[in-house]
Amino acid sequence: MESARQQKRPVRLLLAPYDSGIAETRMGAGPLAIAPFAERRLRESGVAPSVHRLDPASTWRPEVETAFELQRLIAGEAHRAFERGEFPLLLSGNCNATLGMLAGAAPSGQRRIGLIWLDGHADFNTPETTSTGFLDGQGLAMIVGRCWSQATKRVPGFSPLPEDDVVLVGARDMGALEERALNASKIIQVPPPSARQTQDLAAIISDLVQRVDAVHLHIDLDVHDPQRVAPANSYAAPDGLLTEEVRSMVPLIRARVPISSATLAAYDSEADRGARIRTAAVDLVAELVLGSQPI
Ligand SMILES: [Mn+2]
Repeated sequence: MESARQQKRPVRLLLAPYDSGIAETRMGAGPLAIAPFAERRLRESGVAPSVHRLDPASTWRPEVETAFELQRLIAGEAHRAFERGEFPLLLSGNCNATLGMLAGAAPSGQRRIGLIWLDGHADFNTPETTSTGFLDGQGLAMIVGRCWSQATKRVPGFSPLPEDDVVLVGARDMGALEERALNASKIIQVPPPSARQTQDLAAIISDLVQRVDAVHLHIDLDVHDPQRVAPANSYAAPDGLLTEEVRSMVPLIRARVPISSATLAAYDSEADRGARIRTAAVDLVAELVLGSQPI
């Protein structure tokens, strides 16, 4: 037991407590609500994470620039964590922050990092398909290079991911134009009915590992079912996954490909019920960290 503990990689917990440019409000408060409980759980298991909060330095920014400044900060921090041999784990208000984690993971381009993106939504809008202007509905589209390409070019180490290196799990709520774009893309889709069949996901990961050396695991907590678990945020859509279904994906993935970093995002405690989603998040952190293997 003790020797197993000693093999654990140190953990770098990064906090990006922003939602749509605003600090500590709505989903922006999520990282600060989860972090103390996650830290305590890890400490109880003999792992003391180092915690680092990220805040933009610029005093005035155009509305969406906060997201890109955070991506740049996250890329730098994730890169430093990898260099020190730490496991970088991001708690973020918004999903698009994962772009920074991917940028920090492969600055030299030597390792090919795939992306497994668990989310109730596809986050595949672009400025041309969104009807609300919500930047965080565009995170996955940014990551594969479909929009905001000049802004993401400024994120150190970032290059768009090939679409077939991306697996979208649990998405069930998207706009018509967004869905059309997604279906025309090469992104591998695992909708909820399929996500509940472990053999489906296992086969997809086994295929993905032919193309990538490791994966970043992104978990928008609204992949969970709002009725049978609880709403993770005000966007949570029905027909989601159970906590056990989500958590069991971690060892299923890890048995086939190293998980080199992870994000938990989009937690709004005001939507949660009985802290169920917060508890699920802490359980996921424990599963990710205590089971993580050096790569
Ligand atoms: Mn999302």
